[in-house]
Amino acid sequence: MAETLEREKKEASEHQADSDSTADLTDGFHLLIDALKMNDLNTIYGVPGIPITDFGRLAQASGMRVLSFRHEQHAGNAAAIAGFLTKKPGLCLTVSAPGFLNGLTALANATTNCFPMILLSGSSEREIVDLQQGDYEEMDQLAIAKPLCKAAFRVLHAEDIGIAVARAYRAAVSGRPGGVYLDLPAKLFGQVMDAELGKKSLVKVIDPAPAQIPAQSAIDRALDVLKSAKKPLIILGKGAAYAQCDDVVKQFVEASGVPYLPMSMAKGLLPDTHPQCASAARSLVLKESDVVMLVGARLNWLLSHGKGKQWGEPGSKKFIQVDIEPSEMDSNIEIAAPLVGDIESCLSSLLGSIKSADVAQPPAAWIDTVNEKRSTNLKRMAQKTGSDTTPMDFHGALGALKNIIEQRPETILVNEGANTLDFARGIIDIHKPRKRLDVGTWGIMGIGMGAAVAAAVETGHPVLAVEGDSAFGFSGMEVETICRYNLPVCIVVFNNNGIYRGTDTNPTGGPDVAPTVFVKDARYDLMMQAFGGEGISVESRDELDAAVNKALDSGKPTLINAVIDENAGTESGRIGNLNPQSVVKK
Ligand code: ADP
Ligand code: TZD
Ligand code: MG
Repeated sequence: MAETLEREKKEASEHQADSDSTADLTDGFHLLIDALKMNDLNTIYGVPGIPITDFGRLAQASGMRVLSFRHEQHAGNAAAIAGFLTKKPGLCLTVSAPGFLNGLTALANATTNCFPMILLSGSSEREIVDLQQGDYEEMDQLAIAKPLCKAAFRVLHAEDIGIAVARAYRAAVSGRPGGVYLDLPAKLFGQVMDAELGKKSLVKVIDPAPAQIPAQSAIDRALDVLKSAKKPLIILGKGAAYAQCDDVVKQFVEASGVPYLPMSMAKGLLPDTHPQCASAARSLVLKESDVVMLVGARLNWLLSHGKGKQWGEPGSKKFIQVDIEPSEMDSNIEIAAPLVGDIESCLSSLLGSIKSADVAQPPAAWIDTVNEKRSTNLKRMAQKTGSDTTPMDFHGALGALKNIIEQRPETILVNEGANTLDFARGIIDIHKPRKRLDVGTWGIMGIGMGAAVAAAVETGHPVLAVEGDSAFGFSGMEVETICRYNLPVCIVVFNNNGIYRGTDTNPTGGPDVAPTVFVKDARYDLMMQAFGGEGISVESRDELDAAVNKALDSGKPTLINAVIDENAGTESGRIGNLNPQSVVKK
């Protein structure tokens, strides 16, 4: 009895000593939070659960913004867009195996688009995973993530958290930006260490994306090629938007006098209404130009790989390419003047040398040809976008939204779908940099609500999400997230009863509808009402105009179901040429 009492007393005093000393201890949870905050990474997009629930709570308690989603893919897409908008890695937090896999699509998509993000994922116990003994949500996540992102790291010891975060940050933003995976086994979070030593283990990343200065010889070569041009063209890509050196881009384009084409997320770097903007003469400038200067744009499928009919006679052009990634050069076609470096350094150097190098303004004949084509096409487009039919066609509905964005140029446009995407890209002018977010390099559906949340959270500006009804469905449940955080997001669902059109039928006459067709006359607006947001269905251009203006004035989460003629779209929007179709009649 006395022995038991003695032992209990001893245990009690040890316990007392333990709790006294916790002030001098830290653990994996706190070290990770401290490491992120030290690097000014203060917002997390994610979905809670084992083993990261408490991490989310503690992060919020520490003053970080922790935004929970309904599905990890959308949290990941939000993190990727946060990365694009801020030049800092967006953070996505997921649980093990299935949550991780849901987030992985977004990580891969971010990497494909050159957006910096870090996917932080809890994982199961290494010993059990490696022996494949069937742990809760068991998966070798590091191995799976590796081929799908720019870099992947696992942290096993609390004292390595600081260096791991630093490595992940640097890997995400330096050179060509991309997605990084950070594997955090459950045991790591509870590991305890001396607080002072813990503090010393943290790393503040200095100069995370160092300027990459181009060689003068490369600058001279680029200017020589530009000088030789009779019909020059500049193509601005989303790398130029990401670089956030908007003034330098504008000064360079204006000093050169060269017509430019913005890729879709580079729209607004200079306003689409700029006199040098050749978007409305796209086919002509691609075909007829003799020197093409790419600035943060890849010659991938979106530019027909720099060859083929669209580009005129084979061998009729020389390319200058400004890019931070050396191996991008000659990836599809010969680059006569590779200019490897960051866009700000490259364009500043070019700008500095353009006068002394005697680069003349482009010949007037070329500018006149481009301008003529541009004004004919703009006139033709204006007729179409004036359309006022009921139900609406794409042109009429988008004509209304074009005017709204012109009056509210701070609004960030999010855009996905097929026809809804392709027509909006052509019709809605963007007036400021990084105000258009879309399906990016993969043409992926499902970025909509994640992008909308991140755009609102990161910038505080209103967001207009223009969504095909199919596209919206991929992330539609996140309307609850938008309502929960009361974000100034107005979603317009272009409801044409399906994918491309709502008119396909089942040739067998059987009970299933065609694979491209949805429930007719669905009311997407009611989804928003379910969570306390505003929801309205509109059939005419005037109604659409009034509803969007009201939503943007109020800043309230709103979903507008815009009824679009189900006959109006075309198969695959503007990329029907990539869609194989059977010619065999059976
Ligand atoms: P788009 O789809 O608009 O044509 P891409 O995503 O194909 O644009 O190309 C973006 C390019 O920009 C990538 O090749 C990437 O390496 C490059 N890039 C990204 N950031 C920078 C930067 N700061 N400086 C130079 N190049 C950059
Ligand atoms: N799944 C994913 C992740 N990305 C895709 N791009 C597709 C499927 C295929 N796809 C497109 O390329 S566009 C599209 C799908 C399903 C939807 C088009 O229908 P919509 O647009 O209603 O969004 P429109 O206006 O009716 O053409
Ligand atoms: Mg549709």
